[in-house]
Amino acid sequence: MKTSPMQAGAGLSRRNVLMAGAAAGTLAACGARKGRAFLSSDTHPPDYPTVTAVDEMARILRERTAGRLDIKTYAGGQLGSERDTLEITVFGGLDMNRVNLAPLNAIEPVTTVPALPFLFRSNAHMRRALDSAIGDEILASLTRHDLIGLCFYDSGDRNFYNTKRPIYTPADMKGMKIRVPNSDLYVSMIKALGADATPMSLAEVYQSLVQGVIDGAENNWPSYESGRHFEVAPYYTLSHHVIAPEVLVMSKRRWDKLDKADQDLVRQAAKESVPFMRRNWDAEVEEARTKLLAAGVKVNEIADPSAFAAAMRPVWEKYVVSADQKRLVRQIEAMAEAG
Ligand code: GTR
Repeated sequence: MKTSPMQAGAGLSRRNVLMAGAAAGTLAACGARKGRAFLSSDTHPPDYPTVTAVDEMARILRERTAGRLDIKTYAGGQLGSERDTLEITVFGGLDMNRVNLAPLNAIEPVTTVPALPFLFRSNAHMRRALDSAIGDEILASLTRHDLIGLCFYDSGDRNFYNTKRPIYTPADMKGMKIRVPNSDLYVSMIKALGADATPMSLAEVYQSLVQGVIDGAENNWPSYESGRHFEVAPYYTLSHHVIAPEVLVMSKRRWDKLDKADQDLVRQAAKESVPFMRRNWDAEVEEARTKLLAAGVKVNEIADPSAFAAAMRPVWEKYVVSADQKRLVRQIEAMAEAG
């Protein structure tokens, strides 16, 4: 049975949600007085490509409305984890939120599709699929949960890293405690490999690696670098097991207060921030990789990725259950040919 983000870890997160909600409420009140800049949250630092993409969207909005519409991003997870801030966004305490697809999995089942392991063959395949009607359909599926899906951003491919040893086969992961985002799908993926999955927010990962609460995690090059996880977990294994996008959402409560012309401006500015983000993303991946190799990170390829794909395949059956999910999977697979 799926848990809602409110149910999952409710005891632990309730205080955080309330605190972040109160902070966001105060900020929203200040923002309203100063001409209502949209308040947005991001778990990454200010120079990360998701944050600068939303800054670019803000610049476009200011330019087109003579400063009437604007966005203020609270970066670096200041307002709380993605799961907690999403809840706040749903009830209108925050206007916008840039999150990964993972925390949305518990809210809307079709969002599990682009997060399936080994679904996209490449970043180009993901971009092609999400730039098509498939992407629009997935963004629109959020509306019934009081979120307006504005656009997808890149997140590259996720790879395993750990404190112990290089991973070559699923057997090398046996018994390892691997952190995953708060998503049942990710928990199942790790269990399917014979490892132990520990869901937690990104902000807790560094300390948990240091303390040995977890042995490893999985993420793209820029997150591995910007969170400094490489300092404690130097084995980075190129498993490329998930290529899932980031998502920029807006609270439907805030959206409904905008007139149609402003809604169009917001959608258009979000759309135009995507190519900006992609350019920065590609550069950021290269920069992070170069920096980490120079820092002595021990990177290894996997000779037979099909062993990982086969082990993780049962999660497809578990999570792809509705007719819509099955159709989306078929449509995405049909777009794989061009690489
Ligand atoms: C990053 C992503 C974040 C967050 C993080 C995580 O790649 O950009 O939004 O989801 O992964 O693993 O928690």
